[in-house]
Parts: sequence; C-alpha cells; structure tokens
Amino acid sequence: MTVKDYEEIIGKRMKSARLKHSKNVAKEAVRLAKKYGADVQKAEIAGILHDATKETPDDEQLALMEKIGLSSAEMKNSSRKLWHAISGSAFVQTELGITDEDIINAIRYHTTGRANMTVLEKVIFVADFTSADRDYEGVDKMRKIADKDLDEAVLEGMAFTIADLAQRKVTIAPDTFAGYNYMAALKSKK
Ligand code: DGI
Ligand code: FE
Ligand code: FE
Repeated sequence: MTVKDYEEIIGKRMKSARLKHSKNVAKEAVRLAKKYGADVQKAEIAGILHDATKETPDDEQLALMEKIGLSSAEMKNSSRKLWHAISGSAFVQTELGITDEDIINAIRYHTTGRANMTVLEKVIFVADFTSADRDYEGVDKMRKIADKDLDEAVLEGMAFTIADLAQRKVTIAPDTFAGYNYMAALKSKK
C-alpha cells in the first residue's frame, strides 16, 4: 500500500482537520528523517498513520488493543489520552498488515515517548510537536531546537508535556517519565 492509500483509509476515520494534521506530521517527519538519518519512507508512513485511531470509539479501540494482547481491564487503568497511540499501533498491524517494528513502535510511543528511542521514534515524536498546524506558546522555540538537535528537541517536548500534565495535576505515564529521565541523563553526559 502507498501513503496515498493510507491517507484514504484514515481519512474515513477522522475529521478533515485531523487528516490535515496527519499529513503535516508526515511531511515534517520526512524533513526530519532526511536531516537526522532515519528511513524517509518509514517516517512518511508512521507520520500519516500516527493518529489513525484518535477519533475511533473507545470500544473499538479496546477491541484493537485486545487483538495485540492487551487486556481491556489493564487499559482502563491508563489515561484515555494514551489509548490512541496504543490502539493506533494495533490498527496498523491488524488492519493494514504493517509488520515493521520501528514503524509500529514510532506510533505506539508517539504520545509518551520512552527510554532508548530509535531515530524514527524520535522523528515522529518531534514532528508531532513541530508540524505546520501546531500553534502553541513556545512552538517557535521548539522548531528552532528541532532544526539543531533532535535529542534536545525530544527532551524539550518531554519536559513541556510533563510540566503541562503536572500543572493540570493529571497522571503521568511511566514511559513519559522514563523517556524524560533517559534524555536528561544523556544530555548531562554530553
Ligand atoms: O494526538 P495529538 O493531539 O496530535 O498529540 P499527542 O498524541 O501527543 O497527544 C497529546 C495529549 O496527550 C495531550 O493532551 C497530553 C497527553 N499526554 C501525553 N503524555 C501523557 C498525556 N496524558 C497523560 N495523562 N499522561 C501522559 O503521560
Ligand atoms: Fe497523537
Ligand atoms: Fe498527532
């Protein structure tokens, strides 16, 4: 299947604004992949598909996650915001037949990040913060950092997310902390 095919499939599952975001993330992921040496084709695919199930009903997302061996009971304990990354990684495997581990993990960890990410995982994580449609306080700084240092951009994104979640006093996923600690330790060693 081509990126156009994927675009058509996910376009039926989401509103036009989210499809536009997905296309922007794919485009930004391609740019970052070229810059930082990730597989460009995989970056485009992971980018277009990263939010594939963001507008999918909860019961369908739970069914997708069960298909890859995660129990609904377990998932109900994790934040609803994190479901789409996991169910999206299940969707691309079970419905689209994608078997590439790096693409699957780039989607799986695009919201939280994690420790020891691959270059492709980092590219998707950062592209979601710097895509053309993003317009938050600090996006210009984030784009500047993304143009200079991919690891620094990952750390900046993780710090931004953790600060925002702590400010709102909502739960923070273990992978989010693990990712932050990993990148912060790496920076202090540099
Ligand atoms: O799907 P997008 O909107 O493009 O972006 P995303 O997948 O990065 O989702 C961002 C949302 O996820 C934002 O509301 C913050 C939330 N989030 C990220 N990490 C965590 C989290 N929410 C909780 N509760 N815990 C986390 O660790
Ligand atoms: Fe997302
Ligand atoms: Fe996104």
